[in-house]
Amino acid sequence: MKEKLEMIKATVLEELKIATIKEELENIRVKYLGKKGELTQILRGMGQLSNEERPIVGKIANEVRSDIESLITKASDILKNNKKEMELKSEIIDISMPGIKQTVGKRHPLDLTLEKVNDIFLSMGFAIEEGPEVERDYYNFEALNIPKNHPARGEQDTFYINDSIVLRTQTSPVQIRTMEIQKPPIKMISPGKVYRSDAADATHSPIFYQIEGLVVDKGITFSDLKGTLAAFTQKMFGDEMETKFRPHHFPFTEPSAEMDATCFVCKGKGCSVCKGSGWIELLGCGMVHPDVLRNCGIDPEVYSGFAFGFGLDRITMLKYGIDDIRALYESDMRFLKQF
Ligand code: 2U9
Repeated sequence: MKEKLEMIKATVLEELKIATIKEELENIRVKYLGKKGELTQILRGMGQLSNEERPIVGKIANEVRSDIESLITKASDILKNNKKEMELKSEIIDISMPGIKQTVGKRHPLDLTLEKVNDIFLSMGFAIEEGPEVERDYYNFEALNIPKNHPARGEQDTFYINDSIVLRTQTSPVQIRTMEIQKPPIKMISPGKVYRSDAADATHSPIFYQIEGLVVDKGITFSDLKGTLAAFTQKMFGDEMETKFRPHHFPFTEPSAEMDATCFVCKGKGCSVCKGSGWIELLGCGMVHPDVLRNCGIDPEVYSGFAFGFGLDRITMLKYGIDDIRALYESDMRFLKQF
């Protein structure tokens, strides 16, 4: 019996040596010390031993049992340590490895121009207003005196969501919304994205940026319009810039005009950018049509106003000598890095 117990202890030792996971240790414990385990069976059979043998074998069996228990505990500790070591090894960071270089972005040229335009108008006391890009037909056309049969309302020019909702084709609806809720004096600009159903080419993009401005108060005249826009042009492009106005037509202003400025490339001498004229067309403008004021609950007999609008893309392209509008929307870092 004594030999058998020693044999069990030796076998357990061998089995523990090759155990690599804690489940295997548990199996060994059950195999020898569990309810039906080999050692348990021996301890149960002690009753059949003689009175002399029983205390001797009992002592050895208990020693073997506690030896096996402490061997399993020791093996379990070793496994735990090995696991921890492996985990630590897998987490080692090689600080000598070269890092992943973070590419630093650049301000977009449209954003640079927008910031400058905003700063100039803010310095002249204008507020910046915003509005929805998905807009009601009423705010985009009807309230602006653009009649039902006007070509701008055709599907060739406008993206329709449904019969009465469009992607705004201009930021003018922001002015209508502002006039509906604010009493004059109103002095605001509305920069933002607009949409036209145009195929993209060097000078057209279905998405582009506009900035429009509106001033409404008692006694506002065309002189205020000219002075404000001349001041803006000089702050934007240089003190030496001159401006001139040509009559034009817009449904929402009367009278209406287009404003040209001295070509800032050749300073008026004539070059390829201004096609030899010395002038560059910068923006459209005019006195707010009395019907438009009336649509917003403002009495045109008491108040008058001027408005203007220009394409931020066009100004940016002129300023930086960019000859294809698509470059502004392609996110190509080789292009964007130049600004
Ligand atoms: C209200 C009343 C009048 C805004 C104006 C223009 C002239 C104009 C275009 C130039 C090129 C936009 O980027 S573009 O396509 N705009 O010529 N915009 S007057 O007039 C308004 C706006 C709102 C209530």
